[in-house]
Amino acid sequence: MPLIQSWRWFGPKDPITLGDIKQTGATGIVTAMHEFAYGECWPEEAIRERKALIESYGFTWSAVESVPIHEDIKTRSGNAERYIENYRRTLENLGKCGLDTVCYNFMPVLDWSRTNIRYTLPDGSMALRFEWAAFAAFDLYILQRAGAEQDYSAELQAEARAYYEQLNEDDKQALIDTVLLGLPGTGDKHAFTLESFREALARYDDIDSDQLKANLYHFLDQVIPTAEAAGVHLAIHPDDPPFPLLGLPRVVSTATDIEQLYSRVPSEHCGLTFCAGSFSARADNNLVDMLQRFGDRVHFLHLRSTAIDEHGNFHEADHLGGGVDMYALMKEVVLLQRRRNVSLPMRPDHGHQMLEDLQQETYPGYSKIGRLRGLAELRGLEMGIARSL
Ligand code: DNO
Repeated sequence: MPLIQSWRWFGPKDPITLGDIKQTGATGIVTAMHEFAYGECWPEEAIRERKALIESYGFTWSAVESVPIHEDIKTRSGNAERYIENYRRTLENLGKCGLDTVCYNFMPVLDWSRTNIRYTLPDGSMALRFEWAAFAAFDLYILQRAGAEQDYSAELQAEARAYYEQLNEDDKQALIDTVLLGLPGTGDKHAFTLESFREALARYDDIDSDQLKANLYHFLDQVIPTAEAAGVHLAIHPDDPPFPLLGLPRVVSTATDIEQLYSRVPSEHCGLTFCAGSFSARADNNLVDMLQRFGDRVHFLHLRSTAIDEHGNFHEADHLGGGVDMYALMKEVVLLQRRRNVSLPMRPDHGHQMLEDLQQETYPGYSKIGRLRGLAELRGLEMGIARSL
């Protein structure tokens, strides 16, 4: 049972076309109906049309990434119940179209966070990077979040101050744009101004991790029965990075979080997107062990690696480099698929900007050649392991 080698495509507006993707060797497309606002129901007819388009190129639509969760649901306020109802209808419509894997995340306010989307590696290619001094500089001196000092050591605050002082106006703007970056596929440069961002954060003033988990379980209690009936597997994406930022709570960062989720919601339709890159940004996450323990409910894989330094800063490494033992992880993936007798959708998560990518504008992390390299390396690794086992 080989992996369904997949490629994330952002829909008809993506500068990388389905025709281009054909040449990467991917057989699956991962996409979403990005044209619908968060919280809206996706109509069956629109899903069916998109699926037909994907299939007309000989691909399968291997996973839906993502059906986003509206902030009202995460904060359990405003129109939460209406949006949950819409979510259930969307799952039914996806099921009717034969789509069975749906990725989502429960990260407050932002999706993934980085401080530099053009970090140059020694070979001249560029990667995404997270650096504490830059992040703290944004939080303390640009956003000026109330109480932010409590979240950083005196040493880090001093580093952040020094970092901030050497920024010129363009650098500052670049840092703001990076932290507030629009979510993948939204098409906007960023969805927030500093002011609206402060307001969005304020909605979480009284929500700690336990409360956010309670809100997640409330959501799942209502949607999982629908997912079961529709034949859809939900796969939550881990927090990226997997530690608290900006005073916001987290829900899926560690093995303990997953254990809690699995025991609180025992359905196999309540599963996990195993995002190796996200989990790997914490040195105390043992990825192979996590895949062994939680693999029975892993419905979707994102494979990439990170390189973390002694301060906890990290950048996205080569797919076969960095801190993830990709050989050991892939071996576990091969064994898992054999045990479960399934082919799981897998996409190379992100890629460096390299060669012609350096001249082409794409969604940060979603370069053409960098991802092609990642996909090719992972595909070869899987084949080599599968043949030799
Ligand atoms: C980053 C992606 C995430 C992911 C969502 C899933 O590139 O892995 O944006 O799609 O968090 O909901």
